[in-house]
Amino acid sequence: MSEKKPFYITTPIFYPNAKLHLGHAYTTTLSDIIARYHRLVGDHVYFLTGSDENTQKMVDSAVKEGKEPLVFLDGIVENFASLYKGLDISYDQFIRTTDQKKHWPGAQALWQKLVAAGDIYKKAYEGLYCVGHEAFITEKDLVDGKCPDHGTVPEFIKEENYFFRLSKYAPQIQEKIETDEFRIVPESRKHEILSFIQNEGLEDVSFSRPRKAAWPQGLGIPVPGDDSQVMYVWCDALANYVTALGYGQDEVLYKEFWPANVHVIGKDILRFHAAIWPGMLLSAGVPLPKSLLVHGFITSGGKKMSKTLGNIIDPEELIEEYGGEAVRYFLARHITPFEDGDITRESFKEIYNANLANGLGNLSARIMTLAEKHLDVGTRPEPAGFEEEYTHALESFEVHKALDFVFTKVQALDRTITETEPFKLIKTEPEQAKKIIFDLTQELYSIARMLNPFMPETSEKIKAAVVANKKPENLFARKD
Ligand code: ME8
Repeated sequence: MSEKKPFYITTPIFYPNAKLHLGHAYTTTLSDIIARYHRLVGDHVYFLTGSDENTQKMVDSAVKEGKEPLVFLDGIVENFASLYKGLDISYDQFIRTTDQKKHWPGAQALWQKLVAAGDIYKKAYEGLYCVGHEAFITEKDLVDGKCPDHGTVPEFIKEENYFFRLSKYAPQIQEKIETDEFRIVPESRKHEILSFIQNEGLEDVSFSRPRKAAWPQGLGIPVPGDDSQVMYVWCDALANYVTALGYGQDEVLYKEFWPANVHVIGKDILRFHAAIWPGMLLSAGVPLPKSLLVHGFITSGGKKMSKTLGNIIDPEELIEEYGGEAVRYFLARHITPFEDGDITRESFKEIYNANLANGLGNLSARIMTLAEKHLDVGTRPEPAGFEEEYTHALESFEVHKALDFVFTKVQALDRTITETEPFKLIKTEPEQAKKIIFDLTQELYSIARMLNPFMPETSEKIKAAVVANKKPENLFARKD
């Protein structure tokens, strides 16, 4: 066990039925910033991400492309990896739920705990199943007979399934959320789930499906003791947060890192994470995660990104043109995590030019050109702690506020240069001018340190330039 404070952070495991878009990139980047911040302040961080593979919609997509599902999956997972490389995502593990060595036995061990608690029972069931949601939906959710989110007609399903006794845990879940023992951030999402539990209650959930003969061998985790059934995909998927740590098997990581400090998710999957997941954990006698960070949705031009509207922004295209660091910057500063946020190619370009190319990039070049010319040696500033405003923002997941704080410093330095004109002063008062330039380099170094979680490469380049007393290489050179 490490002496450092453990910090376990997770992203949702995304469905690999299509390429990831900017919304997925947002969740992962936000998580990465929080992970990097905790490493920076000395915590022992474990950062988990992955893919949710045992799903009908994945099989449907594979069939559409005429590929074997498992071959199709490998291709998509490669796309996840290349996007994460482009965004410099510092994950420690990528879990795939088709992993039969670690994930399956772990999920089965968890299932058996629910059985032992008397919380799994068999029931004949009929209902409407939306493949897009991977969940049952009710008649009253439909618009013109279709699921309003996916525009598809749900399947009518009549079968015998295993159910999970979620209703039993409603009072306990409610209490843990109310008291912040299981903290839901922001408050508005906490109220949303609490009023859902109060008004509608929590019903038992269908937790298995009959194995489909057509599915490729292996798809879906067999229900322990009943091979004719596979686990419901959300039961399987949620388990990833503990199976990745070796739950039920080799528990070294599990012992150090569970309970998770934070699961980062989008608002669409709040109920699964704030009701079903804590219910499963309570039933299994496993501690609940400490917090759930629920962010809003990214829209483009005020509208949900969609193929038909033609407003999908492919994160890889942005990375190709502007670099991963600029994309990270935009997502961190110009999207507020607790609300929906908008991006268009135009707004991205404008902000890139104003704040990065002409802002931070220009400032670093100006200061270091002066330093290179007038100071004898570079300096290695003593690492100091971080200012309260910065740490507070990051501890409370308000990453945009932390970056606002850093950029206020960027502007302040720009002003200092304009007001003191060290490039002129050097001719009349060289010592005073050198002192000003020296102080500017120290401030720049401190800005670079604070940029580490947001733009790790830019942060390193600026720090190295200050230490070497040299103008940094072109920081924000856009490829047209
Ligand atoms: O729900 N803006 O996977 P998924 C911001 N496999 N974030 C967005 C977004 C948008 N427009 N669109 C998607 C699943 N997201 C399950 C998760 S976890 C045990 C299982 C992000 O591929 C956001 O994080 O549909 C959202 O919650 C997630 O992608 C949904 O990903």
